[in-house]
Amino acid sequence: MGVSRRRGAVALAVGIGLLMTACAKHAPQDTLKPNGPAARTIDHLYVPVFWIAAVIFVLVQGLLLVFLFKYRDRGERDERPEPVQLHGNTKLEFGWTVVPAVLLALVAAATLPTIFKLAKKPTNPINVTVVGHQFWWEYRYTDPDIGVVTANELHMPVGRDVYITEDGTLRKPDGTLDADVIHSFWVPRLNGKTDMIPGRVNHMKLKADTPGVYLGQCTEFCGLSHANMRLKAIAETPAEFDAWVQTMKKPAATPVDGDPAFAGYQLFTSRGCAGCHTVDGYTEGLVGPNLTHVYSRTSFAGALFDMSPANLSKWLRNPPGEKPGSRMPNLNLTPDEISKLVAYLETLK
Ligand code: HEC
Ligand SMILES: [Cu+2]
Repeated sequence: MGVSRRRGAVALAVGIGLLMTACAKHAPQDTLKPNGPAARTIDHLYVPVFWIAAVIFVLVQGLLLVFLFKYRDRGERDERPEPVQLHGNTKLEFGWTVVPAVLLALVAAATLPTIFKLAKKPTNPINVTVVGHQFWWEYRYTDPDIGVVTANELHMPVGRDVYITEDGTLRKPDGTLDADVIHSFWVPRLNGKTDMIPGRVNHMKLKADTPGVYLGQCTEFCGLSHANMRLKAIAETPAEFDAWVQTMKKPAATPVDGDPAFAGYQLFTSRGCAGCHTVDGYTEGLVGPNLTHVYSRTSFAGALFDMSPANLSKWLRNPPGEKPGSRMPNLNLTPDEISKLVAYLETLK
């Protein structure tokens, strides 16, 4: 090996090492750090299967290297007799058929109960229907005592199951499907991923052990901003969750003439926002996220931007410029219109 090649190898090893320590330190979407029963169930299957596979890998690759070296072609100098041929050795052939079969049977025996455990419907859950849109998530809390519609940030009380229905069969009043293309819903520290398929219904459970914000994202390529289709699962104490539900059930703020937000409130219908967005009791658009309490969220547009007047202004100036492929068009708003609209959005808490 030349000096430069050796240096290259060392640099690569150091690079991989650094990358691995970086991952170990802060990875908010680390599947290997489960923080809920479903993710833990998966982890309890993954870890033993990983080690079985690792032992086999080392064994097989190790033997391969040994034999490659031991029986390498030594050219003319080689005076060894031809090695004993194994073809037709019943004991060996039996062995390497039965051992993998037994190992696979063991893995299957561990996998099957895991599948059933994950698929079991929880008792007394909070029911949330999730619809995947390019490029944001819609959550509909369908229990009659909650009945809230929101986007991108899924609130859940710790210690209680959320039973998610990924309903790709829902239709808008005009008959078209709510769902557009295939997405996949994934909060790595709480559960595996489940595809959302237009025309089909899938289910999954989420439950968090401790309060916190669990990041997730879409994991099925769905278009230009697939990588920008993020989400937050916000696990809070039951009291905090109830308070959130109460906030969400409050009617939308309705500015009256003379309020600073009144001009923006009027622009909301005159500049076309109303055609795509619902603000309960005011507008009924069904294309974009429900904005009734948009400013109570910590982020927006697929949890891509932190919620702030500055970020909302940037967004309104040119949505597809901020988030490629976004279904919210550039409405060519003037800076004055933008500041008025943002002033109104800020009241929607
Ligand atoms: C043609 C339909 C359409 C129109 C018109 C429209 N929007 Fe949107 N809006 C969307 C879609 C779709 C999204 C989701 C974009 C994404 O996350 O990729 C969105 C997202 C948003 C968001 C972020 C919400 C969240 O929680 O993620 C805000 C705020 C917003 N729009 C405000 C407005 C305002 C104000 C207007 C009027 C000036 C407007 N929109 C006009 C479709 C529209
Ligand atoms: Cu996607």
